[in-house]
Amino acid sequence: MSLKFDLKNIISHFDIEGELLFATPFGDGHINDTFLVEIKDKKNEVTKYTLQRINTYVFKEPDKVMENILAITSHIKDKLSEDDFFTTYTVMKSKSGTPYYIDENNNFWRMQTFIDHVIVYDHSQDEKVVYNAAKGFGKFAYYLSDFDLANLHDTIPNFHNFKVKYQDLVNAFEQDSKCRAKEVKEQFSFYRSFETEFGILEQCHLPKRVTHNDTKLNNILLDEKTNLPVAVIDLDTVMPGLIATDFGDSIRSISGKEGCKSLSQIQFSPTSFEHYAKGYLEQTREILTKEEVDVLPLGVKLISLSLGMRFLTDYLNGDVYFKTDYPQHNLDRALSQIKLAQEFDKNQSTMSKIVHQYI
Ligand code: GN1
Ligand code: MG
Repeated sequence: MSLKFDLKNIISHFDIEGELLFATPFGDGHINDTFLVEIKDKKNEVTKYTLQRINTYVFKEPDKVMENILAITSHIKDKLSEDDFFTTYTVMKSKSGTPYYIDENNNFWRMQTFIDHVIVYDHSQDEKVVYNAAKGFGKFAYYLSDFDLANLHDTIPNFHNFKVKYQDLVNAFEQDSKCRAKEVKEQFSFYRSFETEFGILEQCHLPKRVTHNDTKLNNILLDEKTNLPVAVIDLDTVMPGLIATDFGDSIRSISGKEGCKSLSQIQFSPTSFEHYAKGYLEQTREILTKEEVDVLPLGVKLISLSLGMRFLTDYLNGDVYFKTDYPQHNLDRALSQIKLAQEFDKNQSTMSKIVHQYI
């Protein structure tokens, strides 16, 4: 993908002194294009940065995404004590002073400092990894709990509105623009059977908070030696939202590899769930209301139902939203989410018992 862009020229528009050593594709995000960049300054010191091209099909107002990121990273920095292990990144300015650069083809680029000596996991049920990831996401929620929501843009409206995601699926199924509906009748019926549950959280008197909205395991950086949580990354979807979906999205991601074809490997693990619940609630129990704690298991189930519906909708629409590696990729992703949702549905009361042990 790097061949498509003149990265040297793009980087030269940012207010960073030095010689570009290299820029290479990095990570496996489904939405943006990400590059790792190394720059050597006059003193021969090498600094790493992340360069990203924002997907403007998904993020229609990327300048607002950047306003959100600047506001929340600055809020977190103000909270950090000197010996805090936790940190956040710094957004680099362009030479004209904006926190982004728009190239001649209207591509929207941003650069930020790269946090090094860390490890990320796509999927893990290791106790230390899960517990520390939970502590990190919990700390993120805790530090942002006094951030004024009025200062945050809703950058993807209805991102975790399950009724809307269900309606999107119904529309895609009925329109059937790629003639794929006949292949997914069973999966469509599966989601239809949950129709009455998609509005449940709206009736639970839950406070809106600053939420991350994409709390999968590989969005937390853990120290490469100690595994302690260092930073939460991928702040594009930070918006007003519900704690239950942030908690749920992490459980979803530790519980099964996305798109995994051997569905028997996708199973709810009460042990991993407990490690995550313990770490998360240790950091957040002071701020959470009783209602928020009560719906954490529901959040786990609903977010995996929602993500599966989004994958299936994209499959029906011809794979226009998520990047795919092969034609059935979104379908395989949806199938793995269905298996996860079934597991989470079966284990609601187990989750509830565990959660209430830690408050
Ligand atoms: C997308 O791009 P990435 O991988 O950070 C998606 C999330 C999904 C996730 C599933 C803006 O995130 O909602 O949970 O894929 N982000 C957006 O892996 O749609
Ligand atoms: Mg993301």
